[in-house]
Amino acid sequence: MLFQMSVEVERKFVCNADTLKTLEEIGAVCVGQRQFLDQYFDTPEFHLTLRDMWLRKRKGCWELKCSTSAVGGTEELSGERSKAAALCTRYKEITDLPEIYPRVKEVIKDACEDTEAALMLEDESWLSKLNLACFAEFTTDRRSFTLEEEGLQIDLDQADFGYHVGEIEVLVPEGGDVQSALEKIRKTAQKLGLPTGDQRVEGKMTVYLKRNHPEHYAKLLSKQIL
Ligand code: V4E
Repeated sequence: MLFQMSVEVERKFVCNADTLKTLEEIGAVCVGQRQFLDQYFDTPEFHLTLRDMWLRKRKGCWELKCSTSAVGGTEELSGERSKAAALCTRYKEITDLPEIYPRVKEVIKDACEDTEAALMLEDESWLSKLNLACFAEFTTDRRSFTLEEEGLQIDLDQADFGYHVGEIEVLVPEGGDVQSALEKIRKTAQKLGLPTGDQRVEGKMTVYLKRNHPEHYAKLLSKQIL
């Protein structure tokens, strides 16, 4: 992660037997393969995810992804560019715990006692104070590629519950140019021969929730969060 607070612009895609070959053909360079465990946290009532806020721990680090529907609006786009933009998600990514805590607390006001945050952040007592517990946990095998000319990353993910998905991703520093990130992703998707329709591809979490928390999944779907 380059920036403490950045906007992640991302398009997911379906991988097939030719994906690796196509990546090579368009000049993508493999920059590594790694495995990581993701643990997602929420209250029993799902206060966070119902507000499109995703709190997770990955490799011992806390990350909060928040919806940014207001960032880099697509109103000025038309035709193919507007359709391509609709296939992308835009989330603010916060990786600094003292920055994450007040945002989470703000949403879970009722459930929490007012205790000295600085002390609680040293251990993990802030989780129980805010009534947060892990509701999803899975491991991902990820192969990452870069496409230098576009300045973006492509990840091929294999989750341990049997779901395979690709992502084209650009990290934009806060206040940076989201439109140009959308354009880079559109061009790369074109090079990869991805469909131009309006069907978003499901992420790992969406599939995990559908299988493991079907009622919550249905709620998120009805609120158009997923
Ligand atoms: C479900 C969800 C979020 C949590 C997971 O975010 P995701 O980008 O899927 O994580 P990951 O591990 O695949 O990528 P990384 O963070 O390593 O780049 S954040 C937002 N959502 C909702 C959501 C949505 N509405 N639509 C799509 C296509 N994906 C996610």
